[in-house]
Amino acid sequence: MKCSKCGGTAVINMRQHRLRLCGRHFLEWFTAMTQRTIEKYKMFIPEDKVLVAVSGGKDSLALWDVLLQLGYQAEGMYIGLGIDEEIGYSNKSLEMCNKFVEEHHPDALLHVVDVGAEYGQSIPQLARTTQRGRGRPCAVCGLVKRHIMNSVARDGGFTAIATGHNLDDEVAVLMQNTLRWQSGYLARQAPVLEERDGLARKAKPFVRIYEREAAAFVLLRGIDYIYDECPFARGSTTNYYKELLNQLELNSPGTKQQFYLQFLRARDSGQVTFARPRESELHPCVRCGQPTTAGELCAFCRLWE
Ligand code: Q46
Ligand code: ZN
Ligand code: ZN
Repeated sequence: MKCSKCGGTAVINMRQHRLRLCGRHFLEWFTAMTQRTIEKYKMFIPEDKVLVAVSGGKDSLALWDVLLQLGYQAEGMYIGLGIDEEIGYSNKSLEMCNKFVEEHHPDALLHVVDVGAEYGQSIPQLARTTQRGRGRPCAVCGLVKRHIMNSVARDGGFTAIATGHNLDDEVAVLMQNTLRWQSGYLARQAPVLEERDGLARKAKPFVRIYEREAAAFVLLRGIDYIYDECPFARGSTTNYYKELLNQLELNSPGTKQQFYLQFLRARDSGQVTFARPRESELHPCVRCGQPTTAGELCAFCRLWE
């Protein structure tokens, strides 16, 4: 298999782009694709201070690496969830983030917030003790992560939060929302969410990157990452949809990309419209100051009541 650019040995075949690339040209392509996506969707500019959510996994470390290589002011943010589940998941994932900084970007700044140490209960504990958790860690985890990211962004003067969601992640969510015709979600799913009421802008610079491309990128860059996914993600619906989509992709290369991009095009040009849920009035939570639609306390502060 030959590189489409230089004729050297190709290391990856991206059938959806009809492109086979050698290591050097793939790294170039990957970085340029990320930059094009950032510009196309107006995610952020070099003057912005960007907070990158890193989990120790391949996608988020690849994203932080590319943003730093592109010269963005990107600082990392790791949230210690206190998830052990016999594989020491949280400890290992923090180790990978620290290792990444040491080996690849020793000047980069990594912010670490440990949920258990900071607030008194880890995610698995919260899932057991709170009404909202009801034994489902993900129900509290999403809320806690969002809250901490927003407050670190606000206190640190960050204008954007970047996450490593890739095209496979986005398409799996799109498929779930489509199968249930969740118009509120379909109206909002986007590569970038504008800032609102003091909440930083949220951007996903990898929405054009397939998961296997992010895996190839970290391998070629020599970035070590945690291979295990969060133990609570095992058997999730999202993973099931990802498998289905990979089967479709195998028979018809480009299916995932087309599904996602055509959806964005059709919606954003007004060809199809989804009813947006009325944006409810936001007011600051009396305890933490973050915008909320709930009563005096936001959902995060209510967790600890
Ligand atoms: S929500 Fe659930 Fe994830 Fe939190 S508990 Fe693990 S799987 S990490 S994206
Ligand atoms: Zn080449
Ligand atoms: Zn609050």
